[in-house]
Formats: sequence, structure tokens, C-alpha cells
Amino acid sequence: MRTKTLVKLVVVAVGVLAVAFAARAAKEARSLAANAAQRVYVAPGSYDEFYAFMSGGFSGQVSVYGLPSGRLFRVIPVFSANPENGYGYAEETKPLLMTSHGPVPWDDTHHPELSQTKGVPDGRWLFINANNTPRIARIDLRSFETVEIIEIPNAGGQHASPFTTENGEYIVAGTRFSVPIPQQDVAISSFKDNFKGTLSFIKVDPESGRMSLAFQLLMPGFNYDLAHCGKGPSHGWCFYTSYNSEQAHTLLEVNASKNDKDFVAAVNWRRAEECIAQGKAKTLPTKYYHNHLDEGSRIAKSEVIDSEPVLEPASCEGVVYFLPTPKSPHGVDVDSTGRYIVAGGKLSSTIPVHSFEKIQAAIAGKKIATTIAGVPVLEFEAVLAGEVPNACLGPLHNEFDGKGYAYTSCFLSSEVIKWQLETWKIVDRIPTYYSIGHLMIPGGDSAKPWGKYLVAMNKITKDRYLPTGPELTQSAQLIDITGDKMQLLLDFPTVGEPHYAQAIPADLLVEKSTRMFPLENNTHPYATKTEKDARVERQGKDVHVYLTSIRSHFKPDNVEGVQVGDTVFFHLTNVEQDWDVPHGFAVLGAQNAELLVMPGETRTLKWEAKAPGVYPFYCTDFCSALHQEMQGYVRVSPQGSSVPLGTGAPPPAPAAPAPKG
Ligand code: RUQ
Ligand code: CUA
Repeated sequence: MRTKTLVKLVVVAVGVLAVAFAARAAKEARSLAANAAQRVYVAPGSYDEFYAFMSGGFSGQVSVYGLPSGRLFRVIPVFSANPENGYGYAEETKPLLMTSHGPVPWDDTHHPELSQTKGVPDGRWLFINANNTPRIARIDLRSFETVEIIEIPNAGGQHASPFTTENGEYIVAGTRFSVPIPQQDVAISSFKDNFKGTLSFIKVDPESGRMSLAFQLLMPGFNYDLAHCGKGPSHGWCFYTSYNSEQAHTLLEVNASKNDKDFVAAVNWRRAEECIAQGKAKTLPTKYYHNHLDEGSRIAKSEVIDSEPVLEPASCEGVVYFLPTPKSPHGVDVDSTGRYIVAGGKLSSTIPVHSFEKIQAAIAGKKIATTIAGVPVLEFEAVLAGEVPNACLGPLHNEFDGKGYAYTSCFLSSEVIKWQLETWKIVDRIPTYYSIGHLMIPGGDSAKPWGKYLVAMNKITKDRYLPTGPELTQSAQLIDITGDKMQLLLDFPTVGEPHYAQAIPADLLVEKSTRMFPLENNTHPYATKTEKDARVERQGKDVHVYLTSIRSHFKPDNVEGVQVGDTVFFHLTNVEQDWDVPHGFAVLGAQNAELLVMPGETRTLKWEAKAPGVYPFYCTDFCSALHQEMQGYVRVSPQGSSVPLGTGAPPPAPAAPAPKG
């Protein structure tokens, strides 16, 4: 029956999409603000009002845009190596991408999450998940760089991640694909017996931001899709959607759509802490990596961790409850007051809203319908606050404006709807082009949304832009939400596939933006802080070049005495102490990437000397009028050659004048 519903919905959706295409011009004209251009125009040299951080999806990165202009400022490399600046190629950054599977140079990022204090984004860090090889990264919002990556063990498809509690006590994560725990060779058809899901709680050090895996909750093998944590009255709880409560292991599009309701798992993490303090957790042997960039040396180091506490619901009463939720829910969002938990329903046309107060009353009143693997299932009617009827097709995600309204993205009907909490009445809708996934309001998942704009993130653009072959861009659409009617202002193409995004007022970040790394704080063991220390040293078959850069030369700019079979480490210290003066470094035949070295830092490129010859190197970043002069050579001689190691022989003295006679 669910299959039929699905087919019907898809047929309707295709129809809706066709209509949307045909009537696009007319509808768009109606929803486009009259003075849209003026309202998004940020004059040359002026700053945007908000920073928006968008996930890159399958690009594995985070892109930084300005709002309202939609201008792209930067792509921050996170889980994917980035030859553009040497991230993942420079020796210092390689350890950031280490995992228990070895170095992993790519991933799929979905949900950026700003750190919060008292439920409000504080502009310190941005967290983001890796879906495929489960990890969470932390980006420092002073330097806009990835400074830490922690692997999440016992997980697959780490999608319900990384969502913060009100004060960053935890960043939570959930496993979309259940797996055998511990991993083992079992028949996939033994899914129901052997596969489990995990909900992870990662502690964040309030001073340094350092993450550590505090514990995992072992759950029945459903697909845990998304999460959000409580705030205000619901602080202390986190909520995870799940689908595939059927525990199907094949043909999920049919077999995981059978049950009329799946579940939101409501986790009381304070209760978990109590149980762990009472010794109720098991220690599971496991192996995962925790990688961290040292602030002084700016060298990443990896630590391997081999066990972790795991809590089973049956051994900790009251730690988790299931809230029945219709039709394969996707997003789960907590409104700004912390009183309502709004779920999506990929195959639904209504939006179910759970009430935190009613959940507490249902627990106290033992309104328990059944129990699954030690998890009590609360009665649907007992926890439901209300439903938005005839909402739209395929509601996925919700954000809030702090004024009592929720905004829901509807994938199948390609629109955003605005509705009122408590009356559950729809007050406005606006089409999106096309197939919107997430939507984002600055601070829209926090206790104090800044409101003003809404960004729709669309999966499909079809006829919206100039065609670029078979692959078309995804897009973001900026919508004004200050009035009664939502108004379209702008749309712009995005990098990779933006799933979710977060935005924060620019003035919370601008002042503290890092301008350079002070040379005196550089503790890199191969740093060369002054030109007079520039040199070349040999250690067996390794040659270390202590290199400096400053406008417009390298020191040394010639290296001789390298022999075939040597490995050359170019340790480049950019000794500039000025803003916006990186120097690049590239050498002929390098099989990794370039280096892009910020003022005051040291980065290392490994280069193999393979054949005799003289190989040029140069600066890749146009840094000065004499940038083109910023170059050098490395000479490679045959093995056993007598060419001395050093910075090159001085030019031969001019020949003495011939005696007169
Ligand atoms: S997802 S389009 Cu957050 Cu990866 Cu919903
Ligand atoms: Cu340094 Cu160009």
C-alpha cells in the first residue's frame, strides 16, 4: 500500500514539476520582489551582511558565500584533498585525512553546524560530517581552515550529523546505514540479527574545541537519518529520525516503505551520563583515528584510539524512547522555543509535530505502545502536538524565524511553505527551481534566529542557467522573509551539491579573522625564520631544503647535489608578516600538488629525484610586480656524483685579460 502511495506521489510530482516548468515564468514574476536587484546588490568594496557556509556535498568541502549578494568567497577544503592549496598533499596536512581504512582523500559532506552558546551560534567553529567514511571535522572560523577530524567508529553513512546541543556539550551523530557491530563477515540476510545502528555523542572541549567520542548508544538496525538537539525546555535531549524500521536489507525503496510509521528516537543524554557514571556502559574494542592540527607547528598529528564506551538501551532505562512518526521521516527540527519537534515525511503530505511537554507527560504516564529492543515506543497520539494538513508533497526540512513560524522545504512539489506553530495553518508558499532539499534561515535552527532571509538549496536546475553539458549545477535561491509574503530575490549556482548550510552575521567573524601566523609562534621543526638560516641538508637519501619566500625570491633559489633516488623535502617558510601575501611553490614533475603557504607558516612538499637534469621551481601566486622572477632550480645528478650538496657553485670568475704583448 505504501508502494502505491509512493507511485502516486511520484506521478503527482512529475505532473507538478511539468506544471512548474510551464508556468515558471508567470509564477516567478509573481514571487520575484519588485526591487530584487537593489535588495541583493552589495556595492563593490562593501561587505555582505551574512556569511553563509554551504556543504559541498560530493565535493567533500565547505563553500563560503556572502548574503545577500550570493558571492562566493572561498572553498574550504575539509574531507577532500585540494591540490589548489596543497591540503592533503603537503606533508603537514596529510594526517588530517587519515582513517582506520588508511588515508581517505574524499568524502561527501552534508550538514555544516555552527558552534553555539546558549542556543545561539557563537562564531567559533563550524562542524561538518563526512557521510561515506564516517567522520566529523571542525573548522576554525578565525582561519577558515580544517583543524580537526575525528572518525566515528561502528557507523556507515554518517548522515545524522553533526548537530550541536545548546552549549556544545555534545555534537551528535547517527548512522544512516546500520552495520554489524563489531564488524564481521556475516550474511547480509542476517540483517535483523546482526546489524545495529549507533547514535554517537562527541564531547567538545569548551575552550579548545577539541572533540572526543564520549559514548555511543547501540540501537536497533534502522536507518538513522537526521538529528537535532533540544534547547530551552528540551535541553538535555536529542532527536533522531529513522526510517527502515522494517529492517529491510534489499530493495529498500519498496521494502523500507511498508510501515505506516517509522520513528523519531528521543535520547535523554543526561540520563546516559548517569548510566555511564554508574558503570552501565560496555567498553567495546574498536579502532578509529583522531587527527588534529597543532597550532604552533601547524602540523597535523594522528592519534589512534582503540576502545570506546557503548551503552545499550536495555541496560539504561529512560535513556531513549521512540516517537512514532509517519512515512519514512527525513529531517527532524526543533523550533526556536525548544517546545516542538517537527519531522519531515518524504512520502507524506502532512507534517507531524511532536510536543516536548507531551513526550514528558507520556513517559510519566507510561503511555507505552510497545518496546523494540529495549526501547519503549510511546503512543503516537500521546506525543503529537498537531499536524500541518495538506502541507505539500515530500516535506523534508524545517527552519524557524523565531516569530512563531516554521518554513518547510518540499522536495516533490518544489516549494517552500510557511506555516504557523500551534495553529498549524499554512500562511504562504513560494515555488523553488527545482526540487529543493534543505532550506536555511540565518540562525534558523537556533534559539534566536536572525531571520530576514531564507536560502533554498535546490538539487535540480534544468533550464535555469546556460547549459554546461550533461552535468548541470545545483543552486541556491535567496528569499526575503521579512514580510507576510515570501519574495524571491536572487539565485546563484553552488559548488558541489549544497545539502545544508548555516549563516551568521558577518560582524561576528570579521574582526577576529586571522591575517597571518606570527613567525615567532612557528614551532615547526623545519621552519626557517630568517633568510640567513636557509640551507640544504642531507640525511641518508633524504634531502631537506630549508627554504624561505618573501617578495620576490626564494632562498636558496638554486639547489645542487641532489642525486637520482633521493627524496627531496622542500620545507617552505613564508617569512612575510603581512595580510594577503601567500606564496605558492611548484616544482616540475611533482606528482602531488603545489603548496600555498600563508605568511608565517611552514609547509612541506615531497619530491622524488628520478632522472638527472635541472628542474625549475617557482611561485604560483601572483604576489608582486616581480612575481615572474620568483623562481629557482634543483639540479639532479647521477647516483654517486661528486657534485657537492648546496645552493649551487658561484658563477665561474671572468677569464683574466690576456697579457699584452
Ligand atoms: S539531506 S535533502 Cu540533510 Cu543529506 Cu536532506
Ligand atoms: Cu611569490 Cu609569486
